[in-house]
Amino acid sequence: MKNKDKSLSKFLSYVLRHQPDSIDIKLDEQGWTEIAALINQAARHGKRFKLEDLHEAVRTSDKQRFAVSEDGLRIRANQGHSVKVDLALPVTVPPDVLYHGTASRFIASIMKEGLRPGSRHHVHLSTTITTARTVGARHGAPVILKVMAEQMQEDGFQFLVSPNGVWLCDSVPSKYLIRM
Ligand code: HQG
Repeated sequence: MKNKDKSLSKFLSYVLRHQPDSIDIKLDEQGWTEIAALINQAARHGKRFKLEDLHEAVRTSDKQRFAVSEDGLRIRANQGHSVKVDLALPVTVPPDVLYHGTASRFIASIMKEGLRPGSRHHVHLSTTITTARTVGARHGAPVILKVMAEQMQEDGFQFLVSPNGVWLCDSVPSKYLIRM
């Protein structure tokens, strides 16, 4: 991803997941907003970009963070919201094992309380150790936790999967976590 796209991607993440109010746009219940209004309101608040720039940022997002509606008129973030939205993702049977990357300083608390969503709607889990390590490294020296997802599902926990392949659940009690 080029620097220009990265900066736009960060801006889009900010307004589509966390602070639509910062540029006076509204998200609907499922997180969608009109692209034309987004571009106009962003410009009014000092962030100028063209429709092509937006499409390029969506296309090159390394984690496919955004979705454009089929008619091309609306955009939303695929996951990661702190504002209240219902993405209406289907409940899905997870793989046997998923992974969560975190920082070593959080481990004692996680092993006591389990994984909690914090400011996000869900706990985010990855299908690969590599991705989990990258996610964990954002916070410090990474530690990987193996999540016994199949066991959780059998015990009644529900899992959702976002269009960009991030697995989501409400919480993970520590008994389902194994430090790798
Ligand atoms: C930790 C990025 C103490 C948790 C990534 C994590 C991901 C606890 C941090 C997505 C805890 C929250 C999400 C407990 C959890 N005690 N610490 N009981 N339970 N934690 O950023 O999972 O680039 O909100 O381990 O790639 O790191 O935004 O969550 O370290 O997919 O698209 O609290 O964000 O994607 O941090 O990352 P975050 P995350 P984007």
